[in-house]
Amino acid sequence: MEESHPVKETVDKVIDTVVDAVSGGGPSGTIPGRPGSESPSLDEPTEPREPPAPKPDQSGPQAFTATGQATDVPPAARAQTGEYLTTAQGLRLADTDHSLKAGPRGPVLLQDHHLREKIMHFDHERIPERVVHARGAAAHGVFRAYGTAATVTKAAFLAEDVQTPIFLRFSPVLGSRGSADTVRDTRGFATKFYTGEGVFDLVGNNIPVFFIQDAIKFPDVIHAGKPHPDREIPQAQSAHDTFWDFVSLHTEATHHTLWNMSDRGIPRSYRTMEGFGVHTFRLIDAAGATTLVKFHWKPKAGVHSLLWEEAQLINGVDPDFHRRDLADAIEAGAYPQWELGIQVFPDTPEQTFEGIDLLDPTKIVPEELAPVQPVGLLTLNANPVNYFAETEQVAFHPGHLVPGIDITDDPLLAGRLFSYLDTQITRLGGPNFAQIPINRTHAPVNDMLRDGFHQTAVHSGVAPYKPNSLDGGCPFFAGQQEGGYRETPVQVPAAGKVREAPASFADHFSQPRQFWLSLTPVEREHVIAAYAFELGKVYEQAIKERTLRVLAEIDPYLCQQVAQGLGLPAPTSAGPLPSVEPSPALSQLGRTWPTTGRIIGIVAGDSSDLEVVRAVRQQVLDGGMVPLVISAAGGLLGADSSDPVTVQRTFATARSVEFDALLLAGAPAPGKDAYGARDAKAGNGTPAGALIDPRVLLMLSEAFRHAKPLGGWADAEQALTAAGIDTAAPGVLVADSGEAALQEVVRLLGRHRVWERFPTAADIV
Ligand code: HDE
Repeated sequence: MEESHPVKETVDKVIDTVVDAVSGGGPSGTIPGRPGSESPSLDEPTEPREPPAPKPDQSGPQAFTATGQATDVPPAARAQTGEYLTTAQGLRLADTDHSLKAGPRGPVLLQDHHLREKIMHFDHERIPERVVHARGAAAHGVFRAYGTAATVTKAAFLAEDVQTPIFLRFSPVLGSRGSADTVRDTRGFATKFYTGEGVFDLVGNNIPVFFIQDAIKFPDVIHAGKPHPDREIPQAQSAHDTFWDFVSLHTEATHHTLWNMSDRGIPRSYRTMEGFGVHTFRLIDAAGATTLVKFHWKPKAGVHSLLWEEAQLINGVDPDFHRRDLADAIEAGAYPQWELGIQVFPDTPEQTFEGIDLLDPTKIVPEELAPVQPVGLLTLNANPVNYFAETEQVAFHPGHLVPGIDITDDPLLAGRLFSYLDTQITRLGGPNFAQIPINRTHAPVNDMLRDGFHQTAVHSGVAPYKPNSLDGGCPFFAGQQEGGYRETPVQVPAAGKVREAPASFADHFSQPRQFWLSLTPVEREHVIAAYAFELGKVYEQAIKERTLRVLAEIDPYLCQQVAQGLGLPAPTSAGPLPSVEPSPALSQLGRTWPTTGRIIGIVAGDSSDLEVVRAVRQQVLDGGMVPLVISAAGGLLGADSSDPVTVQRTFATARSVEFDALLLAGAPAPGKDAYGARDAKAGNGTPAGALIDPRVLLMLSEAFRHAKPLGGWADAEQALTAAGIDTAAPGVLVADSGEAALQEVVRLLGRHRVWERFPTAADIV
């Protein structure tokens, strides 16, 4: 079917270009974060010239027309890349710094068309933010299918070796557009596949279950999670009365809430999140046979999370932490990758698997019962060129399907099929949002939809209706052979109209208990701490007590520990707790992962051996990681030498939370700004005679506390000891050489953290 598609050749050409551009892969050898593609001059440039080339890590939407036809128009044709400043009408301008006035001190004249156009446009630069998932970060990439799904679906993009351009947007749910990244929340994981058969959107989350079983409850759960309507606080978090009021009463939310309170609620990076389609979908093969599936995205970098204290510090130190991490990794050439996988279930009339209701979105199917079978690899390889045009304007919809993929009767999904189109009318200002470049399909469009706000296609043909004879009957229906989409003729149960849930939906606690029992001791500690923290922020005692009753239905230890934190008595469960098998696949710990794209801080000073620093820096780069040199002042270390080392962070600008591991090239002396009045991190002045910068000691003690690997050489031991760190502690390595220290730190980083540093660690590693 793929072969016969009219635009396939052009699509392939475009994809080849994308693939060629990324095949270099690996680290780019430079530190990411450069704002433009060339370094600016000190003075304002005034000679007209060609604008600088786009940054090499970026790519805009591919060039397709509003009606899905491939075009040779270069992407730059859509950018502001000319030499001369113009109005929106292309009129060249000689001045944009002064309004037109009656004399230099006179009144501004209404006839100033340039002033009016400029201000009018500025006044309308904002569009309504998404009601949920308002804050996002996105990237372009390629999906390559293994062909393993071909046995269960005829979807052309899942056939062996087919490569499909994609755009992937990640997003916390509750916060507004300007909120901080590392809040405790679910994250959206929305992928747009530009397939030759039309757009397929897989609009999922990083948590496999949802708060509610029926879409009609969506406004309720979101109103509860959003800031209180009177004061509009707190922003982007669930630690407040209305959220806990709702989830403690509406106990079908228990499973999702427990995932949020686990480490899954505070991912280390978008790159280290799993993704889930949540609902069960129906796949159809070439012969028409159907299968039920759940979609999973498995990150090649492994599933990793922050610690809660880190997340809180980061929200202040770098509120764009996740956004920056994604863009930097792509710029550095450490392309994030996920495998798409499916859990496959027979399409039986009951739509259950091993007794689990597949239409209930608060339930998972443990991987031990139905393994996730990999069907393709997604690689993110380019950052957007323009945040607004791409990340803000992209419009996903679970109803964007292709032949071979169909929906099921999950009542949560049903409401989504209405909502996602509806929301774009307000957000993107009319019904023609599919014509916005990032939303354009790569398949020809003959939809007979006409006119409307922001119509950018120039439709021809006099008969936009069917049947017609005036346009020769065009366009015609596509049969099975021509790739026409057919809904699966599933049997609708014979029953009366009711507002009711099936009986199986009433089990709200057995899977939360299974999740709890599947976690390692240290992960359980984090869950207890998260409940105690969030409920500690709740004002009303009744809501805390009610939540403890819910926790008693999950596990007595969890309930007692949280109750202790709240200073309240622990209730007991209403009856015996269900007996459930743990699912070890639900834990994040116990495996090792590649360290590509991780950030290694190298603390160095004037006394450090720069030859070693240079060598270690290069080895970090060669390993596909990002080395950031941290020193007392910015600029260059060894400025007089032939090969000075650029400093990326100073003791004043750096904070431990930015780094996955720290290397110490000796014991750096206090910087000239190491006193409390200038930088409170330095404490109450450097004690007389102190040899080491106090901010380095703070960095070391925080990193140690957060179970990060620490390595050092030369006088590093002195600094570690001054920071109160036992150099014999797990994950602390003072080596004879920089290379040896780095090697060990990288080995430890593969396990994400030095888990042995936590008291319960002995049980889990
Ligand atoms: Fe969404 N959701 N949702 N949602 N959702 C939106 O659509 C909605 C649900 C998800 O990066 C909105 O275009 C309803 C589940 C993601 O642009 C809106 C219900 C899952 C994104 C909407 C749900 C999601 C959204 C807001 C209950 C995981 C961000 C703007 C039935 C499987 C997409 C927009 C992006 C966004 C409605 C439940 C994921 C209002 C009514 C379950 C990743 O239409």
